[in-house]
Amino acid sequence: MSEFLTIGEPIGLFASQDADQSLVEATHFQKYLAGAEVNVSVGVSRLGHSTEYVTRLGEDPIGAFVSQQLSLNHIGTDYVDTTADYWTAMQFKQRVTKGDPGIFYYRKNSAAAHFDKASLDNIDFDGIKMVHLSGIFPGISEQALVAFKHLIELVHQHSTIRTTFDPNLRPQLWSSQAKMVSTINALAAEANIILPGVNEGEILMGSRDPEKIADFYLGNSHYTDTVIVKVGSKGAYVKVKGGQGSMVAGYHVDKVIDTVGAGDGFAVGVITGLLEGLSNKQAALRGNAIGSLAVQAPGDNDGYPTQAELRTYQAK
Ligand code: KDG
Repeated sequence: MSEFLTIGEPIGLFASQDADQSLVEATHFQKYLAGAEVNVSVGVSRLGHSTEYVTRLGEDPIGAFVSQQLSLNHIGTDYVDTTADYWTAMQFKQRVTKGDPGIFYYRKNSAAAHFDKASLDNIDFDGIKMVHLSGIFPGISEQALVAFKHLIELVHQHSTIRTTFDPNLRPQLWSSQAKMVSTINALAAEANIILPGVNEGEILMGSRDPEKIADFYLGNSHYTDTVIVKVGSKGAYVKVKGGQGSMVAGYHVDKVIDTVGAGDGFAVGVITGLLEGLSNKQAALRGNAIGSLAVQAPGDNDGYPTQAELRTYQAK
């Protein structure tokens, strides 16, 4: 019985060690576990919460590596199955000294893209308090989208479970921007807590103004009662239905190593904060702290803290 569950596509990440070189030129790579939702599982588990991760792996070396990493990170694998017919996804990431790194994915037609919706019917939801949903998994294939919607239906049958939704826009996964926007907004409306970024707001509803973004989602659905908008290094804007919105300050970072994984770290902070009974604003502050730790490490999730590390960092 776990407190937390998410569904996603895990990825074997090869992160370049050669600063400011293209992926064509780079020769040194370090292997990591990546994938937005598995990043969140790693962070939630590292903070001491029991987690279940739902996916399908290929029977290949990257699938075996993902399995090994899930177990090293104490992530429940009761709902991970495997297939010999498709590969586990991989990606290569640049190392840059400024801005966001270039990324190249090998994920089309992956094992996770062939996830079997029927396997969701085996999930025991007893004890699960929060389910994290992200806009990546429903974008990887039509089959994954169908499964994702089925998971939402199942979760809705358990009124005590709270859901978080991170739009995680990945335009390369979608056939058109219009399809991405309409699908992501429809899925977001099924969640209790939405975690968009300001850049995503601009694409999803035409504004970078955190209040407008929050009002759009709060007015769009009877499920959504909380919107926490990520405003980059400035922090986050928190608004609940019927309440006043306010900003929660970000953390200053002297040296950014890699920005990827910061948004997932933010979700880790919000989810674990709420699991531990913090207010939305305290949870968002924890999200800012973990997001800022994430950008100081080269992999997606290797900067995420333990409870002791988080306490020390937030006490500074
Ligand atoms: O949020 C981090 C993700 O971008 C990375 O881990 C890979 O899931 C991934 C994706 O689709 O970009």
